[in-house]
Amino acid sequence: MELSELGLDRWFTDQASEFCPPEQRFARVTAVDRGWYVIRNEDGEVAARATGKFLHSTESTNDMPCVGDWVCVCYDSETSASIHTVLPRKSFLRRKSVGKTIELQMIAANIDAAFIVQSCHYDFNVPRLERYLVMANEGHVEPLLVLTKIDLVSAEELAQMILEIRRGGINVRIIALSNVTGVGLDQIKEVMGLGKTYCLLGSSGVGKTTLINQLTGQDILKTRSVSDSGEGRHTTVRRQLIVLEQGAMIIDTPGMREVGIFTASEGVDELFDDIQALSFHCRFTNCSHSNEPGCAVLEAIKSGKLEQEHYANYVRLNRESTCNETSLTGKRKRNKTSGTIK
Ligand SMILES: Nc1nc2c(ncn2[C@@H]2O[C@H](COP(=O)(O)OP(=O)(O)OP(=O)(O)O)[C@@H](O)[C@H]2O)c(=O)[nH]1
Ligand SMILES: [Mg+2]
Ligand SMILES: [Zn+2]
Repeated sequence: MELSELGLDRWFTDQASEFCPPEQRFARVTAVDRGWYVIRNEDGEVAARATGKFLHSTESTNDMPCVGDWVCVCYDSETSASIHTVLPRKSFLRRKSVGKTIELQMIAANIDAAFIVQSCHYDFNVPRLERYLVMANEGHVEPLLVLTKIDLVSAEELAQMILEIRRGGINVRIIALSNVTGVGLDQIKEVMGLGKTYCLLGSSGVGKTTLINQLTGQDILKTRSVSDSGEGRHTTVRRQLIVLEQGAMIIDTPGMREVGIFTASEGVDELFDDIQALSFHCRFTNCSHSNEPGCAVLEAIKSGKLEQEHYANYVRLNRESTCNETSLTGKRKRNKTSGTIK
């Protein structure tokens, strides 16, 4: 196996010439487990630890290696290595971590596209979809929606869900999938390119791991049935990058209970570009689109051109991201790893 098949390209090797001495080698982080890492290079996977010097130089958890990262390492033996440097990230998925204090949590790095997975059965939720879209936009990751368990709903119900998404002004590509009948699996395989990395995102129990098992054709990862309400139980507990025989890579993640978005005003603007476009026609340039006269956004809602729910979610996400951004100022500092904030 070549490193390029694992996604290494010129962009990373150029970075490495600046950060890594020539005697070190490249590897990709494929799993993280409480201070231990699994890394992979052309020869296979080994366990790795970060060096003391590296740990000493990191200022936040975001600088720590995460799944998908390219790292510079020394191989201590055939079965272990030490990580000296994390190369800058080309793209990333991160969220506000659970809890009262605002902290960033890296989910995965160097992702070409995110499969946002929602189940048609008790999980479908447009505002939550919009949160994931903002997360992907912010990290420069192309999003794609996978609607699973279509075998459990009627064709009309599925059409209704898709209509609801489109009415909300969301143009993301949608793949309808059943892991039971196999419908949609070919479409997933078609979008996956050689040497590209994909990350599964979504609630627990929606079928993320089952999809990977379908792609590998083997039950290599553990899945578990969900309760009647469709609520999952967090079967997957760690993030893991899997190299598929077809030549693409996919990262399994544990289901997320909440999708806290973060300093993502850029991501919010991108998702709500229809509202952005309208706002140029507002009478006041600083229009907040809440009660001003001559507001083009409010007029569009009145005339039915813009969905009320879509607008409400825009306001909600904007408020949340501004608020998180403000709480971060003060402790925010960019470091040399692009895209990470502490
Ligand atoms: N009917 C039906 N069941 C499915 C489908 N996809 C997955 N399941 C079932 O849903 C249950 C949960 O699937 P998992 O793949 O473990 O879900 P997950 O998203 O990985 O969940 P976490 O690991 O907890 O995040 C399993 O019993 C699967 O067999 C589908 O398309 N249709
Ligand atoms: Mg799972
Ligand atoms: Zn306005």
